[in-house]
Amino acid sequence: MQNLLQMAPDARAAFAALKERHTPRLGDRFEPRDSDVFWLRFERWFEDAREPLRALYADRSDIIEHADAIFDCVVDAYLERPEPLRLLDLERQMTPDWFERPTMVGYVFYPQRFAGTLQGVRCRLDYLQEMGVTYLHIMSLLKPRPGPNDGGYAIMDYRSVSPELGTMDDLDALTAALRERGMSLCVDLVLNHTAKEHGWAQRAMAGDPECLAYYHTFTDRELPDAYERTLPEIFPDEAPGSFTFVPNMAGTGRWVWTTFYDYQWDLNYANPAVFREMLETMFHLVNQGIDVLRLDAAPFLWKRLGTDCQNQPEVFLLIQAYRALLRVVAPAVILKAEAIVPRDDLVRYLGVKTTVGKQCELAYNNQLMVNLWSGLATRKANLTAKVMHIAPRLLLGSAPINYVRNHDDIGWAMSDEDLGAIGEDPQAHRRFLNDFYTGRFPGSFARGTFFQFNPRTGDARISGTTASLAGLEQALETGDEAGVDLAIRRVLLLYGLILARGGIPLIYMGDELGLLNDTSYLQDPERALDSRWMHRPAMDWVKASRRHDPDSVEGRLFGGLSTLIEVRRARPHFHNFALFHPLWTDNEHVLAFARRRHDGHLLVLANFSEHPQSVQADLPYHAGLSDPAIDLLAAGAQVSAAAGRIELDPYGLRWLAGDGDP
Ligand code: OTU
Repeated sequence: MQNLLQMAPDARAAFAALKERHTPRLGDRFEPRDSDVFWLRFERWFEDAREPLRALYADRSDIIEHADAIFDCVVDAYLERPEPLRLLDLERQMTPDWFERPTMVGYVFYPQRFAGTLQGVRCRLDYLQEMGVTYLHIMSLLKPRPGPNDGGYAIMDYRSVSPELGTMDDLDALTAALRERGMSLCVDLVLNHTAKEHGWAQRAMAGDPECLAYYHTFTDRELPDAYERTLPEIFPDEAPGSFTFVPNMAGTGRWVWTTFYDYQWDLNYANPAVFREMLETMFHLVNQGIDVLRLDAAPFLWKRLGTDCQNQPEVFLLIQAYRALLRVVAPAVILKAEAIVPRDDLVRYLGVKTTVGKQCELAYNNQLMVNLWSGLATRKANLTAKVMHIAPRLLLGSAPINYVRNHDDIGWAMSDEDLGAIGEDPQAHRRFLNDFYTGRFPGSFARGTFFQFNPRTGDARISGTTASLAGLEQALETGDEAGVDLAIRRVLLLYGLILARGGIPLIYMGDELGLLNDTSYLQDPERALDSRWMHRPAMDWVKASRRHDPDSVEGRLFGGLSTLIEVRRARPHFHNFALFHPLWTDNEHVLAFARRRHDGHLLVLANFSEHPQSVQADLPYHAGLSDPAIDLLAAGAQVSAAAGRIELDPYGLRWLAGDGDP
């Protein structure tokens, strides 16, 4: 059989050979036009897949079989792709900005905690639709290991739904219901590691050489020690180090690479069989109707001695190959990078220079999230504004996921350089934020707790729900009505900003009702050491039932958020393809940025302090707005430069709209 990878440099000949081999198989199944569509797509993306695969694996002696197997499984996956999804593929190829539209609003949750089962989730779609949600990120969907499983991020079977949630048929029913409502579904693809109970791991355990090569295992400490010299610890509290000794593995016992918990074994992507297995897993999932794959822990996929083993060049080759092959089978599907890394690294997950358009469509904007919380603590907009001015601009066809909170901790990952630029001492500022958000700092409104406090370095991260970190818990407990009001304003301020920033805004389950910290995890020995459970409370449907009462906390939050979403969805300014234009204001408490499009400009103003503030009247002019501008959040009230300074309420948010340039 011909080697498709090594038949360099002629990609066309390689492709022709591939097509010839498989045409009969497709011909048996499909109308000629359906086969044409497939081959046209394959031809279009072939080089994008072949090039990184060659770079990664071409020097292996068994590359011939691996390459053939990889391309065979692309054909198999297309043969298996259900008709409604093949139609969706065509539709989305005609609307490539489908995920960038102002109607896109995400909601992320643990289905167990939201509605018990997948059937339960299906029954709650009205609730989500009422809020304006169009994109669901369901965490912890696939079958995890029994016992502790890192909140579902230790998978033992990628082909089964977690039994407590239902079956693959339930997933099918859910994705069909979502499609009917124009909603999309994102699911985690935990591709850096499997649970140690996964079939591959079990076979490796028994000494099967093929499966041993799926993982990074070592018979002694020599290499682990060498790697650990430059490896950071991810969970130093409970899972120190990056390797775990597994007695009896393959007879004598082995050291296994475990970046996260000891039961999460890192996969070895230097092995093309692992690449293919995960490709097949992806195809299987997207053929169930999943629209977005969240590439969990993407930075860790490739290991290199002497480095921190994150963001290695090979990671981007792997993503490029996956991206290209998915486009052949399922162009309706997009990829989301979960890479909590410095911004210059982050843009690589969306594509830079030669990789533009060849990486993920989506990536988490962790920087904005941490800067917003820093802003609430300091009451200043300067850090967010500074970073907005210097951060690389995103490219066409890619979008940030903007969020206020998620199921993980908040790590103060702003760079030393950025903190220096606003005159803060980096160490002292991070310590301040930790003190502030654990309520230790005098006058703090927050009620969070530490995650992974490292006594050796003094480093810590923060756990806590949005509402508790924003002051709601403390204010309710002390019966401080003014405090409750301020906490609600803080939550709506942060959400108002992520809804206006572009990309997909993501609501974390319960934030719309102000769910507070849940300390019940402390009673569960499997969870007690992982404080992230504090901000993973169960949905409170009693609170949800108060969402239409405008005097209740829930009603004010739910109503406020729903209004923001409603205003957003009707306006072109909020399309991801509206140029982002940050502005400096003459008031350090107020953040300003513009979103500019040919069909209208928007100026966003946000007051980070609990006192009224004002900014210079010419800001709308600098944002390119016609005079007077219209305040979208104040029933269309007019704002004119002639009226003098622009006023903002405590934690006030204004969305000012005006005509664009002709
Ligand atoms: C992710 O987070 C998940 O979001 C976590 O819930 C998991 O525990 C973890 O992977 C392991 O599967 O370090 O503190 O740059 O920051 O992958 C959370 C990416 C994490 C990492 C991220 C990881």
